Amino acid sequence: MLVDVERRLIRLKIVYYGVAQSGKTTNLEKLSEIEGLNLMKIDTQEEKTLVFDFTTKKVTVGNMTISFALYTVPGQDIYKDIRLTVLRGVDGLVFVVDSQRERLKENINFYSLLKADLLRIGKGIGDVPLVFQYNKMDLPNTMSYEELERFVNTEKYPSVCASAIRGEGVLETFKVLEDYLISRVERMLL
Ligand SMILES: Nc1nc2c(ncn2[C@@H]2O[C@H](COP(=O)(O)OP(=O)(O)OP(=O)(O)O)[C@@H](O)[C@H]2O)c(=O)[nH]1
Ligand SMILES: [Mg+2]
Repeated sequence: MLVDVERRLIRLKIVYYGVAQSGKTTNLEKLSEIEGLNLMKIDTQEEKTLVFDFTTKKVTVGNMTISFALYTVPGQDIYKDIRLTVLRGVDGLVFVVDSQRERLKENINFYSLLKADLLRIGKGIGDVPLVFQYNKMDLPNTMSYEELERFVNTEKYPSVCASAIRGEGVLETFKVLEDYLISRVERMLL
């Protein structure tokens, strides 16, 4: 969190993390569409995220402006150093799960990777608000919500089912973090 008292501005960083091709970029694309935001993407020709995607969303609280900076990490293995860089200074996390059954193990491994990455930037998993998004629920081969809760969301964080490609669950996911962080800022300002 960065507080700019002169400009009455609070900056918060939200990072979308999760396995390659789980739909992180699609989340920011749809959110930008719904909210009318500008999205900056840095990706390869096959549309796999190369560095990160980035957009900002502003909300007014009292006489302060909260600016949410939204980033996605690249999911491919070769970009693990970039993931760590993007994570630095994170205030809220969306863990985007590819809910297809055959990707269960990858999702679980990636959650462990997230915990390891957070430790490397000096944070524990309990230090950063997190929401799980079970994405691609429109596909026929997904696990059920109950199974995902049991096998992926082992620490019982808030969770939202989504089909990012259809724009379903995208805003709901972001709102979990937005509401939580806004109320934290309000408490801080009181
Ligand atoms: N069926 C379905 N496909 C989706 C959904 N969300 C994303 N996709 C597709 O999955 C593919 C990967 O989506 P991206 O948003 O680029 O995934 P990513 O997590 O940013 O991938 P990396 O940047 O490589 O880590 C694309 O072809 C999307 O159209 C969804 O809800 N349902
Ligand atoms: Mg991407």
